[in-house]
Amino acid sequence: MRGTSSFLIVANRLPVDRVGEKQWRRSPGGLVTAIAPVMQRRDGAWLGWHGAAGEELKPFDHDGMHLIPVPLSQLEVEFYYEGFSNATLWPLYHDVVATPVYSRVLWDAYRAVNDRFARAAADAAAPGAVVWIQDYQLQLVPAMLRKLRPDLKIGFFLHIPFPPAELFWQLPWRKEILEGLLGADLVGFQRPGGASNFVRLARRVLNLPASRNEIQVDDRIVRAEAYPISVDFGSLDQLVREPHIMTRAKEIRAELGNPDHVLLGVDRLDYTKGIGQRLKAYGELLAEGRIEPGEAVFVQIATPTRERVEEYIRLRNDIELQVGRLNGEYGLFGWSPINYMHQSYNREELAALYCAADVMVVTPLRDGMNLVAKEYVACRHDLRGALVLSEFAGAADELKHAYMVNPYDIDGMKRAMMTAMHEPPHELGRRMRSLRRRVATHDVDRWASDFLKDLEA
Ligand code: ADQ
Repeated sequence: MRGTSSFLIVANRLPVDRVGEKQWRRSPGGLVTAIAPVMQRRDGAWLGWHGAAGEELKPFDHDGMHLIPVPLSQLEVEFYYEGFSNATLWPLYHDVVATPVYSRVLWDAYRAVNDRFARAAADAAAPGAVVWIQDYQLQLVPAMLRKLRPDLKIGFFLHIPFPPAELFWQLPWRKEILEGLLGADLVGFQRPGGASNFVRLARRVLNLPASRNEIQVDDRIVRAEAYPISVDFGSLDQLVREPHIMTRAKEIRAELGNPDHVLLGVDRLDYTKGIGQRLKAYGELLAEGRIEPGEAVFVQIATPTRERVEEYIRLRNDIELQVGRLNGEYGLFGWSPINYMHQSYNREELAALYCAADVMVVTPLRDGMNLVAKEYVACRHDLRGALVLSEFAGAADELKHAYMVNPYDIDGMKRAMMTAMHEPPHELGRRMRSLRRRVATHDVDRWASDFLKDLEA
């Protein structure tokens, strides 16, 4: 039997979170915002896990979207999600900044869950439907789905970096992952480098004929291209023009004691984000007296994430120790140099925080894109504010007028923070204007429509 959805999104998670027993709320995040309008126009459906282990749910509608839950057992959450996805693939694809775990048990769970997603997609898709599979948790789905449903148009987008051949080579299942991805008609990456790593690996591991961005698989051509993801510039720009956001931004500064400089970091508490490195740089500026007592506050928002994975437990301990030490050593009664929050915030509070910050510090050791950097830019219509940005974030390809840093170079980061803190307003304005031009013309709508146009061409 064939399904009825002519447009299908397949992602690890459904775009909703549970509130209370039976209610759902659209989850925050760019992907939903970008895709919801397309879903509504095209009689679309979204297939993914609903977030509760061991529970089976029937398909349901929410917010104009048809949602198809895929169940996961407690053990699958542990092995497929926390295990193979987040303890194997995540570190391997981020320059092995943590050591990947290679385990056959985890791999078996990954394969089994991918197979379940593929079967569910095959059941839901109408004849000739467009299916768009998202991210590293589901890299085997394209080939599994093609086998079941050769009539479909299959696209895949990887939100995280695709590693260079020298690193990917470590993966005991490198052949299977490449073959899985090659089931798609179009494989999208954040950066051109990811696309070329992939093409090179298809050539070397699988001996497939390939040109710059096309790979021949049997009688099909698979294309690999870069589509840098972005934010909903228009709605953020509009939001921060509302008076209550500005009022809240002023309030936040006052609550921080109205220091001369507010620096801000907003990240999931992940070892790829370079949080420890940036705090080390800031701590040295305090130690050397280049930032004086009371002069600045560094607000670090560290969103809880993957809290049962061992590396993340260790990281949280390390960061909290570092924050405690710096505050203990350099703080005064009524002033802490670091304001650390391990919490989630809603969109409005985040927007107000962006508006309150003089310097946004985004220093990942490796990052597919980094939406925080683009959100900050979208929120600064006042043309104030400086963005310190790692060269290793995908966003660095586009946000060339940021203060670029190598997060491994602590002295370089100290210099960039000091420059950003003391830059005259006309220079800040010049840089911010150019950053905003880029994000305004390359927003998340454009990302989705460019990908889908190419997939359907
Ligand atoms: P992430 O690694 O999660 O995304 P990022 O791109 O910065 O990183 O997106 C984080 C999102 O979460 C932002 O929209 C941000 O506003 C929000 N957020 C962060 N902290 C929050 C908090 N405390 N409360 C509420 N919201 C918070 C992965 C890849 C990235 C890639 C994206 C999209 O790792 O490289 O840019 O997917 O493709």
